Amino acid sequence: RRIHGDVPTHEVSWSPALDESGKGFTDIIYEKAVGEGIAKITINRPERRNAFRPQTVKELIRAFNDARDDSYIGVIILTGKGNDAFCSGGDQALRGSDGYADYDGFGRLNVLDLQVQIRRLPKPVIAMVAGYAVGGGHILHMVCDLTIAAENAIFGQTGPKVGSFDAGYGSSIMSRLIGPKKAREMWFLCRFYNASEAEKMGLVNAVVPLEKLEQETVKWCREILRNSPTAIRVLKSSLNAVDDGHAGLQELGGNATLMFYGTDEAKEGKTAYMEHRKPDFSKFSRKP
Ligand code: S0N
Repeated sequence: RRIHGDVPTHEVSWSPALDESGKGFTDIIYEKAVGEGIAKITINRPERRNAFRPQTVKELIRAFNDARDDSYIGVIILTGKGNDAFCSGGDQALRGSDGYADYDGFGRLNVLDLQVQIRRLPKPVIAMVAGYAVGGGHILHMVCDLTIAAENAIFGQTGPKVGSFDAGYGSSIMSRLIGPKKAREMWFLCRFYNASEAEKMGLVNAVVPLEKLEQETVKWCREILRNSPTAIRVLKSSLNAVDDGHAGLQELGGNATLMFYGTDEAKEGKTAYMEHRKPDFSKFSRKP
C-alpha cells in the first residue's frame, strides 16, 4: 500500500517576500511559493558570479530568519541568479586585512554566522546549484542539507590559490561528506569537479539537466513537505549533533524540551507552579 500518492508536478508560482523589517533587498531575491511551504533565496550578484559581500550575507541572514519564523514554510531553497554560478565565495574585490569590507569600512567574515544559521535552522535547506559553487560558495552548498545540481555545475575550493581557507565547517564537514583523503585533495590541489564527479564523491544528491533544475528541486521540496515536520526537525538536529558538538546537542536537546512541553507531565509542573501548590508527578510512570 502506498502511503502517499504521486508528488504534484504543477508549476510553482513565486511571489516576492519581505522580512518583518519591511525593508527590501539589494543583493538577494527572497520569494515564497504561492500556496505551498517553500521559500527560495537567490544570491543576486550574477555579474560577480554571485560572490557575496557582507551586505549579501546580512540579507541572506534576514531572509533565512524570516523563513525560519514563518510556520507555513517547511523547506528553503538556496540558489544563485542565472545559470553561470551558484556562488563564487567571498567578493575578492572587497577583501581587506580583516575580512570583507563594504558599507562601513569594517572587515567581516559574517558568512560564518550564515553557515551556523543554516546548520541550526530547524527546516531542511536545499542548495540548488547551476554553474560554479566554488570557494565560500562551495562551503555554503555543503552546509545545506541537500544539494540538487544541474549538469553544468562545477564544484571546488580555491582558497589556497587566492590566499584564504575555511578551517571551520569548510574543512570538517567536507571531510565528513567525502572522506578525509578526498577532502585533502580538494583543499590541497584546488581542483574543480564536474557534477557527475561530485555525485560520485557524495557531494550532491542528484544531477539533472539544467532546464529541469528548479522543477526537480521543487519536487524534492514537495516530497519533504508531505512528511512529519517534527520528525524532519528532530532528524536534522540529530544528523548534525555529533559534528556540531555542544551546540549540536543543544539543538537536539531543545527539540526534546519542545516536545516535552506538550505532555501532561510537563504541564503538571507548570500548572502547580502557577497555582502555588506542590506538583504531583506520582501519576506519571517511570517507563522502562
Ligand atoms: C567562479 C569562476 C571560476 C568563474 O569563472 P568565469 O566563468 O571564467 O568568470 P570570470 O570571468 O572569472 O568572472 C566573471 C566576473 O565575476 C568576477 N568574480 C568572480 N568571482 C568573484 C569573486 N569571488 N570575487 C569578486 N569577483 C568575482 C570576476 O572578477 C569577473 O568580473 P570582471 O569581468 O569585472 O573581471 C572564477 O570567477 C573564479 O575563480 N572566481 C574566484 C573564486 C574565488 O577564489 N573565491 C574566493 C574564495 N575564498 C572564499 O570564498 C573565502 C570566503 C569564505 O567563505 C570564508 C570562509 C571561512 C573563513 C573566512 C572566509 C572569508 O569570508 O574569507
